[in-house]
Amino acid sequence: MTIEVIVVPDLGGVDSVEVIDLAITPGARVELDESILVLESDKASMDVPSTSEGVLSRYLVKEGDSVTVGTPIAEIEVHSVGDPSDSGGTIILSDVESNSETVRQNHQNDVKTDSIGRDVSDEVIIASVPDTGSSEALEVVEVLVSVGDKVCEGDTLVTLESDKASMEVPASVTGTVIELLAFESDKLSTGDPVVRLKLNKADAVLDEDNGAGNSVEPLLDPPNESMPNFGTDENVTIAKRAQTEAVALAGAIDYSSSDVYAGPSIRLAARELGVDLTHVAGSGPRGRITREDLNSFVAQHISAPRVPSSFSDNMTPQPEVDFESFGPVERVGLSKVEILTARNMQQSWSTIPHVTHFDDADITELESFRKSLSDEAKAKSTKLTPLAFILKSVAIALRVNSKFNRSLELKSNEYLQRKYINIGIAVDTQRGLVVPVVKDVDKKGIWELAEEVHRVAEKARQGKLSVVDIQGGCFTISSLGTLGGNYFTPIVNLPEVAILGVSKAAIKPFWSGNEFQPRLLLPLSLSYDHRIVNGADAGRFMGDIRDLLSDIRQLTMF
Ligand code: CAO
Repeated sequence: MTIEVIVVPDLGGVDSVEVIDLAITPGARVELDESILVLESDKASMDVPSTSEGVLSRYLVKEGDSVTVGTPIAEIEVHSVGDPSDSGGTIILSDVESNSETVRQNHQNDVKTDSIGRDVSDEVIIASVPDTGSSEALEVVEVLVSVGDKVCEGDTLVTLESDKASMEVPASVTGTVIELLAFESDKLSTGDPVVRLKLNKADAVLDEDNGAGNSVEPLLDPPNESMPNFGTDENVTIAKRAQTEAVALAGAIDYSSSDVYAGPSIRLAARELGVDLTHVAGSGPRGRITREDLNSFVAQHISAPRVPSSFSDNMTPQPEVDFESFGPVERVGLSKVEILTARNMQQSWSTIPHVTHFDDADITELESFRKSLSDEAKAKSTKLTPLAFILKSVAIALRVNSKFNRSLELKSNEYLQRKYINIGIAVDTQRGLVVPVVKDVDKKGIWELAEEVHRVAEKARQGKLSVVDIQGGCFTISSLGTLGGNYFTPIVNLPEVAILGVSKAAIKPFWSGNEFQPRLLLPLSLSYDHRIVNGADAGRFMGDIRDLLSDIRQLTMF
């Protein structure tokens, strides 16, 4: 048997948090990832999951205690079969007798030290999935290590992929792979174990001495800096908002709404039960939703209508047609991206009263300016297309016409006014349509935007977008500029309120007042949500985009 000590994980910059709930009765069994305790800062709460299966022998803190990263909080007795290292956990003290005091004593006796007294004994840790920023499980598409491999901190262990994004799980320490815990096709979520690593502190100390700078301190996976985590108040708000938008885009119930005050285990249970937590009243401190609140809500609504599980659930059934009676047919499954796109389109089309406003921008000058920069573009190894100018113009128009940077929240009779400008670009890929988001467009220059568009488009085509790459959009541009056509009616990307369709520019006769002149006209189609934007707003917004593109000197005025 092994005693494992669970410690407070990374808090993303928060100094100290309060223990508000000890979720398990000492002596009871705990499952891997089961919440054993709830921590709370001013504005956010966090469940601390068990890193092993076993018996929770005792807590090392009590409710009301203030704790910081690394504070020991509970001991778990893990019964392993055969190999003593079979007991993964946050910190393994040693193989022991049942008495936890003996555990510590034994551990101290086991410690090996180097010439200057540093601990160089081997430890086993479990590398797990960092915060994915999403409640959705990701599929293991590639396992890049085998048992016996030596890995360095930062090396990729496995690649995960969801419908629209992929992410790599790096090793957080240098060590040797002693067991694979995840395999291709497994579905993993934040915190799920990936591999068991034997950390040789002696190697790490040696590396440190050699200037490699590898630290042996962090036994827990550090937060992935590109992912939202439990951090400062601002981070928490942004992370929750991004998560909310991503879920809403997927057309699902918003289980992660920032309006609800509940820990991850309650959110997970709600997801499993199909409960929208925004409808559950919280009876805990400051309105926190407890497990009892969730249970009694489920009991009350046990006969409530089922949550639609398929995008066709809400539709009038299609007439059944015997296609084969007309000729040979083949039945082909939709890809995940295609299913999500179908759901989102259906939800958007059936809930948003769409209106589409059409106009042309005269981009004759823009095109001659753009072409004059082709050598510079080559020298910068980038591609400057009209899209970079369109992005910049839309960003300025969004700043001036802030209605287009809102999201409607009917349940509270409110709208949310965004103070940032992130724009999604629809990219056609082999897997279907994906919308990577270019962040802070208003703060970036034309060259930077050109590079970023093509970088994210390339990532999208290679299926390498991370969850963060597709979150946080305010507005979407769908460009069919390379494909031809005059105008089209794009569908708003919920929870945004408008989308700009761009068609292929063509030279057309333009009446200047006294003669027709050949001008390069760019067809623009702006679809908007008529619940929050009216025709006059659209006329002004489109007019601003048209004028900025027609006279790009104006771009320098903002
Ligand atoms: N009119 C005329 N020419 C255009 C144009 C337009 N509106 N937009 C782009 N072009 C030109 C470019 O200038 C470039 O030509 P040059 O090399 O001579 O300069 C060429 O078309 C190819 O451009 P591109 O496609 O490589 O780059 P982009 O910046 O215009 O677009 C991206 C990037 C990612 C939007 C695009 O590659 C893509 O995926 N488009 C498909 C989007 C889509 O499927 N939309 C449908 C969604 S709704 O169902």
